[in-house]
Amino acid sequence: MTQRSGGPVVPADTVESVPVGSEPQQLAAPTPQVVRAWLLHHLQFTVGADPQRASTLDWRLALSHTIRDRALAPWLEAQRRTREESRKRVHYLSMEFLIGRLLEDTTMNLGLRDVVVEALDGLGLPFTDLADDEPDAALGNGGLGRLAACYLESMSTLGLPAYGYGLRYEHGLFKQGFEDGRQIETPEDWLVVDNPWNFTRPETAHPVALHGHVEEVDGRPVWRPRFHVLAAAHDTPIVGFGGRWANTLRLWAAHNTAALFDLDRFNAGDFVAAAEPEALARSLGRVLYPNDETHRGKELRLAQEYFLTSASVQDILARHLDEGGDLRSLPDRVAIQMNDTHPAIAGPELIRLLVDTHGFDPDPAVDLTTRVLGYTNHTLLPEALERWPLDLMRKVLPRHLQIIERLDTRDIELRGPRPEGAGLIRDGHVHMGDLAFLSSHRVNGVSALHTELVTKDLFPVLDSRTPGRVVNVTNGITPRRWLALANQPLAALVTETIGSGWETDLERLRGLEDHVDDPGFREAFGRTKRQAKVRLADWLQDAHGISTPLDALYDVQIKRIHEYKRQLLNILWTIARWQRIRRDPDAGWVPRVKVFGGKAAPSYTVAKGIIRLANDVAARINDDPVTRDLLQVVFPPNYNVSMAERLIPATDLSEQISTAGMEASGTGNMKFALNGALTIGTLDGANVEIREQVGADNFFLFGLTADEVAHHRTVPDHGRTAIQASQTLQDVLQEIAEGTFSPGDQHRHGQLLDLLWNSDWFLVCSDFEDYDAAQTRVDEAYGDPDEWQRRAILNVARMGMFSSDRAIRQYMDLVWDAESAL
Ligand code: 26Q
Repeated sequence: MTQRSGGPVVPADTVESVPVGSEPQQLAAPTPQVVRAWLLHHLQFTVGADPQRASTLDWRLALSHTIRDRALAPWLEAQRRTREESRKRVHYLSMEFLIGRLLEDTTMNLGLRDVVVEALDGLGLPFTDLADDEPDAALGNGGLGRLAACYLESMSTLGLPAYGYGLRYEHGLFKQGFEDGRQIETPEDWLVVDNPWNFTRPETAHPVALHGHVEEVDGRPVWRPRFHVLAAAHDTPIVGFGGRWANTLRLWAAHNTAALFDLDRFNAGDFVAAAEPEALARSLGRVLYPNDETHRGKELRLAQEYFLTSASVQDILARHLDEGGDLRSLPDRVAIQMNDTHPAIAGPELIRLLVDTHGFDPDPAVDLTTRVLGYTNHTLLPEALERWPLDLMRKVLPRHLQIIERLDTRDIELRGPRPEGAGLIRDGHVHMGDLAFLSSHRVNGVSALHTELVTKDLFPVLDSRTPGRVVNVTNGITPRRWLALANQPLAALVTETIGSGWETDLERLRGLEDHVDDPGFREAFGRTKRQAKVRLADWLQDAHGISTPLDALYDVQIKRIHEYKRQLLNILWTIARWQRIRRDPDAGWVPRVKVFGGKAAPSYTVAKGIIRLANDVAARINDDPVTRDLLQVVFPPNYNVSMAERLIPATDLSEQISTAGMEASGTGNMKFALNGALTIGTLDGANVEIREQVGADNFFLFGLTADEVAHHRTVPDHGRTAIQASQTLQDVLQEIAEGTFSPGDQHRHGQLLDLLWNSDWFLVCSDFEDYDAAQTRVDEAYGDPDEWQRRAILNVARMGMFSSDRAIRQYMDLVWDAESAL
């Protein structure tokens, strides 16, 4: 429960004279011999393994420690400079960080990749074998979590002092397997094997209070919690490209404390209730909730969200005070960003600490809080919007509920009466989006279209009462992981063609446009795509026993399985394609490999039905000797960040086909285009801006617009009408209904058929014909390799604005008012 504080153990001037983290000569680029010496040292003295008998795991851990050592100099130096120069820090609060692997990324960012490859070569160890041995840190569901990871990396690359704050889940996102085509979930256990990137900070822990009641003492409210759970810090260094700066990802683990046992209840004979605090503490850090885009109002989730938020806000205040800051100057030194509403209790928590612990009056506390906080919205889906029943709030966080009520009335005092049905608290619930909005000085959406819809449809009242608060920051992706690391052949060609520097200045890719008419360059570009396909095909063979052709169009849809993302549209079209090839096998079809990847939330029945249909269709089609060489469907299980790194470089066609108005941004769409895939997509999320950038000719557009979607949903029987107007679609649905893909179980996919015929909220049927037409244009374009290559190159060349560095700079200007230290 102690804060790390007190004077340094050695006099400050002694500390100052030590070059941070390493000997000076080690800061210069090491030779392969030196790297080998470090590696052998760690293998023996850290891992405890005999070099003669060491396993891949042993070597991987030894290498990770070797690399981690190199991260310490920039890491400690960054912290020291931030303190000494009293710089403003950004604190990114997120329930999810989908980091993936760290070994290769950190090695590359430290500029050590070549020397490490050479050092390992001398030992007969391929670097990729060690890199591939690392489990993904899968502490997230999808886009929101991966965005947080890209942003951390960019903040380090830009030299922006920052902390990522999250939870150290024992089990990340479940592992997906398939049995008879059905999704099977098993627990993920990344922490079973030692995590070499982790620094445990036992001296940095904060008590997080829960439950209890509020008393009035001397006219001031006092929260008497029923128990406390201890949040203990675990730190990971996140090194920026170039190795000049590193920030911290701080993950909280929930610890038991002796005080967790409720002795009063035990003595009163209520043994089960007495153990409840302990049970809650044990569950808090256990598992990531696997629902994306669905809020379920579970007490444990609320407790997790508060645990993350309270520990982080306490940590931030403690650091500010430890550095001699006055809390009134908090906004000069501290920005806190809420990644969606999951940490939205940060507003009330900061107010509570300022008022109850530090003696502030409520109004200045609220003022300070809003100046510190920013809120990013990632969704418009009604079922994803968090709202907590008042009873639950009162039970778990009674003091916070008082503060929320006060915020609500203060809004009326400040800004006048609100229209009927507005307010933080309505229909018996606290609405966390409204709370996050009111507690922040900036609110942002994640693409131009999304921000417009956030303003118009989600927060029209709040927006009109606080003009200028809503801004747009279109998402971005880190070009280091998503090009330099994931696609080394293409990265090398880019560097060869326009020089290095694009890694941190992605707009330089524009320079590729000058080479688009050079046949030699186009050919070289085509070779990199083929190399990526070879690499993917090898992996599919080795890891999954699937063999795929190389001379085919790789058509890929990877993302969470959700009705609005419309994997179903893609599957239905795949069936139509199969039927057409069977009718006329010699019609000169462009061979296609259709790849699906993604997980369904375990309780999302329809999404699971879609997975089963995809697998059933794959089984039937891949087994057909007539079509086998022209159409193949591949659905490797357990899609994750590492799989994305293999699939994206090999992709020709990127499927971004959500119902318009429903995908906030998408970030996979950016990764594909950056790797030279063309997009088939709707005018949704960041697709709109991608199309603007790459040019309409280099993007396969189809489908209803967001406005048309809204209107079309009011047309009675739109699904049925669309089916009746499309012979192609009727044939597809007929084939499913006859049981072709579910022999012996004809009605297996009845629920999906029923949805399409009778409701079709996601407008799969209404967009089918236009999607089909766009796919025909894809075939035509692919039939002219030169032209395809040209368009693919233009996609790469025009993706500059989608760097996460650009996004972070916009946050620095528009939201955080923070500067780089470099
Ligand atoms: C909420 C309550 C309880 C349990 C879980 C959740 C929950 C968890 C995760 C709700 C939503 C999420 C994740 C949402 C998400 O990933 N959204 C995506 O964010 C990306 C980054 O901005 C966008 O690119 C995607 O468009 C958006 O879908």
